[in-house]
Amino acid sequence: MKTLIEFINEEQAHIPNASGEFTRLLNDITIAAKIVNREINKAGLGDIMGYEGKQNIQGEDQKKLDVFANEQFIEALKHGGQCCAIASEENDELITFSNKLSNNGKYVVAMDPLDGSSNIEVNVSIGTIFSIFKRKSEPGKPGTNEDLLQPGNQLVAAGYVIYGSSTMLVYSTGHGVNGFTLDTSVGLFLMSHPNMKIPEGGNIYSINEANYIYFPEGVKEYLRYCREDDPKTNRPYITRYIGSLVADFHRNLIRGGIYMYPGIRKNPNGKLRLLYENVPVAFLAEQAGGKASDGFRRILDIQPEELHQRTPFFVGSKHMVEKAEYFMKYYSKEFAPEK
Ligand code: AHM
Ligand code: MG
Repeated sequence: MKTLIEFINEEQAHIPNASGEFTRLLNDITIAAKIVNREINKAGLGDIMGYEGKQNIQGEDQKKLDVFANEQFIEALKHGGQCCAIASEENDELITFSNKLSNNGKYVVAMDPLDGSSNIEVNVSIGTIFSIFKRKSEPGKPGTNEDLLQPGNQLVAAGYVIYGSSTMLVYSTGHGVNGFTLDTSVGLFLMSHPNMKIPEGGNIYSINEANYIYFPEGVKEYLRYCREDDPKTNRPYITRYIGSLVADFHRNLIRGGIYMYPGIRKNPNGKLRLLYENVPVAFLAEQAGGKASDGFRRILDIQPEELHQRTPFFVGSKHMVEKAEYFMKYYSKEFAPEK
């Protein structure tokens, strides 16, 4: 079986003048992922679960494993020297480095080091999500916020690691999506899911329905459509919601489905963060033949204005996202972003 590194090397060989820096950057991400995976697997044994006693910028309690994962990815990227700045869900400010090697790094990374972390103590799948962009500022100095504030259509690569019944890395450099499963006996990610494609239609919808009364009319109408009886179109659909974006998306990627985290009137931008949750997942969805939008606009075309900006999120099978967008446009015009 092909290893991840063999595959990346092959991919990079097609790029003229590739220096190997990107390969090293991805390799650094996999090193941190393996360490995080090891700690997650023994999470019930030690004192690593529970709260760190601090809050992140969104006022959420940080769990010890969140903090641990954050440190591992930052350290790996710092020592690798290819990345000049990181935006992390766990850090209010941009992370930059004082060493010369990193300041000469060509890339910047936005990441959620441990997404869905409220699921840790119940042994449910969680994930790491990352976006990789080329820096815009001149090398030789630390990266800047502007280096990170790029729309998803400028991505060099994006992916996630799912720590589930097995651990997988799913990533894309813009030439399709490939999945690699960690063989823990040899410590290598091996290609297990080449050229992943999301079914154009599906019958799974994933949303936190407890928020129903707050949903825009467009989402309510779409949910009504999903629950209607129409065997010709496979309805009523089925509902599956883990509450862990990576796990919910991964299932829908393989089976066909839609994941939604809409905005609500008191919180029109929803919950999920653009740069390190929505953009990388949207990129993978599109690369697999699916679609991602905020209900009105393509996620990858949104120009971010802040590192921790949120947007509503509809992602998954193309026809399902198109249908949800149709209902949003028809019933929830007031949520449409100003042009
Ligand atoms: P987190 O980054 O604090 O873990 O929050 C993101 C998570 C997603 O993984 C998940 O899909 C969503 O929040 C669930 O939110 P809710 O509990 O409101 O349904
Ligand atoms: Mg998150």
